[in-house]
Amino acid sequence: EIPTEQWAQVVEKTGGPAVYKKIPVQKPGPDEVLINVKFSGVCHTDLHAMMGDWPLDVKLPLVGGHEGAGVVVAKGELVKDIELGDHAGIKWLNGSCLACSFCMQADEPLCSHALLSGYTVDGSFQQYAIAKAAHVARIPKELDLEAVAPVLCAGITVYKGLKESGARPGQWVAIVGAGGGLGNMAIQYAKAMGLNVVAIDGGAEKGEACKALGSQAYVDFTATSDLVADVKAATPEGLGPHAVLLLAVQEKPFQQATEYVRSRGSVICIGLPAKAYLKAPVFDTVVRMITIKGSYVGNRQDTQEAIDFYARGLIKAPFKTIGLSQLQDVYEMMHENKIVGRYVVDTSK
Ligand code: 8ID
Ligand code: ZN
Ligand code: ZN
Repeated sequence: EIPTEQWAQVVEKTGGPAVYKKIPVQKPGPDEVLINVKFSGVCHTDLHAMMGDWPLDVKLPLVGGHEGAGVVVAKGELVKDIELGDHAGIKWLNGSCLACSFCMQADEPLCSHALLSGYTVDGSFQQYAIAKAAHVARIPKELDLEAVAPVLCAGITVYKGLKESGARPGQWVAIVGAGGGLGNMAIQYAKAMGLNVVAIDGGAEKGEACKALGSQAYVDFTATSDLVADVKAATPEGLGPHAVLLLAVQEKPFQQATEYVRSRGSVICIGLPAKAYLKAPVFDTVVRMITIKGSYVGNRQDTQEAIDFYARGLIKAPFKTIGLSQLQDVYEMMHENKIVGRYVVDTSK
């Protein structure tokens, strides 16, 4: 009952567009599973991949997508711990060697042999997608596949970033790009972890969404005349947030964050704007003991924890669903920063 052909969105050249067409269904290798993807979230990374924004080679032609939630329909002979019919998720880390010193210590995103869904291997913008069994997210059957899809990248990534920040319950975190896909999730995870949130993004609509999700304050970067002062003023005693999560797809906020982070605070870089550089005054970084670090998706344990937060009803980030055939429209809205929250594509349409 697995068809030989399926609908997919295929990027044939750098710059796009994504083309909706029929392609063959692949067979899983011995350590792989074939997932009938029902829903997939659209991450800004998928747009970066199509546009060739990063100094990392991308597969062409490419089927993008790395927030794919669906049902296991075939598996290789080595796969013992997943059954046909189980619900599973395709995430950014499609596979890793499991044997290098990074994999041995659960830092598998750092594996030099990592396979990346929708980047170095085909991802979830197709009806049937393949991943290494060891790496697919295990999704409990009672969860809604449509709503859980954005957890598979956005959720895992912001949850890991918040853990990496070291911020503790009761402390304050600034979320830069809070109105976008990762940002909306970050507000929800931060709240669930007992943190107070200052949301930063542009426009009134994103501000209302951030407040509705539970952020205590909203700073509109397009409207303020002094962003640094506004962010500090939103926190107790005006000392600034204990941590900053940088999710924006623009260089400027990466240069600004050390100006408003609290002394001894941490700046966590997650967004990946093209050709961007970090800049911070050495003097302030030293005498205010500021930590600046990167955070990159999450490992298998982070994945299951992020899904567990969702399963406990703590994560209710808004999303809009559209047919897989409409993916290029989503990319156009994303390019203009018009999306509040996440778009999810339904692979049946
Ligand atoms: O593991 C990782 N590090 C990881 C995982 C997943 C995604 C990194 N990412 C990267 C993506 O590749 C992308 O570069 O995180 C970034 C954000 O992904 P997204 O949340 O999927 O993008 P989005 O929905 O377009 O949201 C971006 C938001 O940033 C705002 C925009 O208005 C939008 O709401 N923004 C921008 I652009 N400039 C801003 C600024 N100066 C800003 N918000 C505040 N200040
Ligand atoms: Zn992503
Ligand atoms: Zn490895």
